[in-house]
Amino acid sequence: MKDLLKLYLVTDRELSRGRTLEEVVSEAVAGGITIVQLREKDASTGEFVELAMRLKEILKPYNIPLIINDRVDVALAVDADGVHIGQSDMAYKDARRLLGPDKIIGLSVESFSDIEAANALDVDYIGISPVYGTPTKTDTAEPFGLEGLRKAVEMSVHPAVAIGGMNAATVAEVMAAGADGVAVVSAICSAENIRKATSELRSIVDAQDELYLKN
Ligand code: TZP
Ligand code: MG
Repeated sequence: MKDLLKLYLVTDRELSRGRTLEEVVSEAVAGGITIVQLREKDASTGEFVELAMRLKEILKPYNIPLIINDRVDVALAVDADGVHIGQSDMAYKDARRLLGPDKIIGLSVESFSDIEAANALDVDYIGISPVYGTPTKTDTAEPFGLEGLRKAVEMSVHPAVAIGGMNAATVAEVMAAGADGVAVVSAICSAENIRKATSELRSIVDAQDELYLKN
């Protein structure tokens, strides 16, 4: 799981500067993302399923997992690789019961007590949310910050991906603090050259990974 988390793209069509979801994801694949979460806050159920199906087709040849944000029904409809749930989404145990033992389930944690609670669940990974404040999502909990992140990854029994303010300037320190990967919205979706921005981020993640001999 840890290797899959390295460079985690979370999609946002509004931040994609008019480019299609397919174009954004294809370019990000070329640049080196390791996993994709389809995050749709306003799509109808029908549209969400349609988009998920299209992304699945793009990702399948590369064996890059497709994770669906929040919607277990959408994940089931397209046989996605998993879901990512937040603290106020469907309870983990219900999502697991519906999806079965083999699907990936990620859980956002917004506090140290959330991490303690997640430690008692067999989630596949946690998303430490947010590490830094970000204009992309303003209704977040208090950011963990770098020291908070360090403590969070130490506490967690699960692989951990950092989200919130991940970009070329922050990814190195976040990996050095012990994150297994970084989840990125705007630094990829809004990049002028998505492929280039993605491969830059991937290089930083890989360099840190080697430096600290993790895995
Ligand atoms: N959850 C916590 S922060 C965030 C989400 C979806 C948005 C992160 O966006 P960005 O642009 O990578 O800072
Ligand atoms: Mg959610």
